[in-house]
Amino acid sequence: TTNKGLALVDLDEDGVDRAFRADVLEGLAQAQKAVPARWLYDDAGSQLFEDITQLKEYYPTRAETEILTDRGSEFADAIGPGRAVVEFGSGSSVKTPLLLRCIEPAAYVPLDIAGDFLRAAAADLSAKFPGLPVHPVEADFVRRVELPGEVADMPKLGFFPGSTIGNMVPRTAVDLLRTMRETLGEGSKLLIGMDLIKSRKVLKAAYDDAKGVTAEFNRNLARRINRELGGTIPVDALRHEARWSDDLARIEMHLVADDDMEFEVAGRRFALASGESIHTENSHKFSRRSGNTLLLAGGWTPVRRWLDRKERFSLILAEA
Ligand code: AVI
Repeated sequence: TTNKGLALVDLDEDGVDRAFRADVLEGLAQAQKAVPARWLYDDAGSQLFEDITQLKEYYPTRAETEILTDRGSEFADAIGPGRAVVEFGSGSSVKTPLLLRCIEPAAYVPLDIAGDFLRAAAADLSAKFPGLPVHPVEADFVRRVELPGEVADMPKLGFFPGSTIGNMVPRTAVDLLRTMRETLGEGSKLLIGMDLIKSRKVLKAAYDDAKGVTAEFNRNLARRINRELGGTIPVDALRHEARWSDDLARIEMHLVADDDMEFEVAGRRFALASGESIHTENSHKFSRRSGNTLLLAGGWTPVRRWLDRKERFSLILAEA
């Protein structure tokens, strides 16, 4: 995904993304250095994430696809026809057609901040579903989005697959769920993917694969900082680590320094002592209860839940 040059990105006179620089400089100044996970997804990072979804260790994409493939008639019964499907972060998803083909939607509204990506996804969908009105909206869905007038009177179904909600800390996740409710309105439904708590071994392998694709995805963030913010981070001296926090029920990605190091970013000096890290991502995992509680805190009442055969991943239907 790229969103460079679009109105939603604020570049300075040198073409530097101001929000990226501010997040990185603030995050590197903390005692536990951290960079928000959204910055993992430049062009190279988005491609690496696509590669991750194909790995044998990375089960979430396959498990969620299995649910959408196998349980179509149950989705049709629970959701009903005639809804405008609003997808939050449309991506290049193969999952959307699986949902649309079973529920007889009235319209499809993909929301994404990356305009070029969004239009390609919309065109692709239109070709697959001739006759289905498609209304792409270029927007950052962390804020309330004004939906197109054409779908104003239709009942809505929000679709947020992939367990992307798990990449947010609970406070941010609740804010997003509330914002989604405002965007979709009273009487709406939401179909949301949530990855489940499981054995540490399976989780750690999913985030530290044998081929090292996830390690490269993680290190790509440091490469991006060097390239876009004039950084001198010795990327190859940083080790990828996927840590399971049992207290917080999340996998954390870190870039760990095995030796003391000093580097510059945007003209400022930083240091990592041996063993210290930059925290680059959280991927929260849910139980039935913790998923339900999160939804309720965000203003959504869970009404149904589907799991894959191996019970690794859940899709939850909730009502506003
Ligand atoms: C996009 N998101 C749901 C992925 C996840 O599983 O948390 C991102 C990812 N990070 C490492 N591998 C995949």
